[in-house]
Amino acid sequence: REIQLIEVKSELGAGTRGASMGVDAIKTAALDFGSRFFKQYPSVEVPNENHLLFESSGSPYAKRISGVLTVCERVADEVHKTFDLKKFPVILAGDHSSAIGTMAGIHKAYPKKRLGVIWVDAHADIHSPYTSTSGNLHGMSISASLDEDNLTQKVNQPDQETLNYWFQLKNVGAIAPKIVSRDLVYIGARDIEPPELYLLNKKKIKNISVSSFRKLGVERVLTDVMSYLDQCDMIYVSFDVDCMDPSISRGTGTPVQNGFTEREIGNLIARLCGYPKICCFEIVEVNPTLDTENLMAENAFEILVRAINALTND
Ligand code: DIR
Ligand code: MN
Ligand code: MN
Ligand code: MN
Repeated sequence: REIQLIEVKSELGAGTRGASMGVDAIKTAALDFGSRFFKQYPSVEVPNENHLLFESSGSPYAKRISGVLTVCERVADEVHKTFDLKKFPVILAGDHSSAIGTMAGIHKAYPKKRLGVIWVDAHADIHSPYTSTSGNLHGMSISASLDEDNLTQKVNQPDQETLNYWFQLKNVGAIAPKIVSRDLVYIGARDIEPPELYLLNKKKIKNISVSSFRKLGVERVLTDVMSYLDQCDMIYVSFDVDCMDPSISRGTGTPVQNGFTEREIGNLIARLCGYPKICCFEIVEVNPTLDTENLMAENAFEILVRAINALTND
């Protein structure tokens, strides 16, 4: 497969500053390793809207949603274009809200195909403006792509302007919903807030915990996940680096205890990228401002190289 790297240096959806520097931190890691990777795989960059960070934060239940919407539309266009050029999109992004644009872009390119999602993350990212306590959109990427607002516990009362933006965000790429909950698998989700857990239970969404991952081993996890998603035509893998344990690195905005090792994630992702149904891979939430010695970016870079090697059969 021919790879197209897409950079999204946006952090509008995060609550902690610095994730927009994650992409450059990964490039710095490559240079420190003496790697020619970024020369071999030239990237395209989606323009960010980070200047909006200096303005008011907008709705308390969906902070900077207008900027996130703009970025997601651009990501969707770039991902769509990549598929039209018959290339495989590998996205390096800041905060996880850009994944809404990724899913939209896949649908723009393949509107009739059924999309499966493997969400490797410490979080479920299934909040909405109705439930979020932080108001940060990186915690809402999944619910923006589903159609479960009617089921959700409405804790907040967002104003009409916020809901209009939320509706537009759900409609990026002009297809909504982008996924159904049956076609979603979490790996490593362990910091899940009550309204999120309510939806997970209600829709019986599959989550492979860190402990069951270890009990089963990577091969059985793969067989299990791929047979669970057998009905899907294409599968997208989104890797939030906070799925890894904080002992590996603190270089991410919302670290959560009891996570994966770099080796476990590297093995999982390298093996996943060997499956023909995998159509897109993404790494998000590296934040070098919270790190020491750029460790998280180094880990992310090593995992990225393993993914690309698997995708290109090197
Ligand atoms: C938290 C953080 N659940 C929120 N979410 C993150 O703000 O809604 N997801 N960091 O990856
Ligand atoms: Mn996430
Ligand atoms: Mn097209
Ligand atoms: Mn996360």
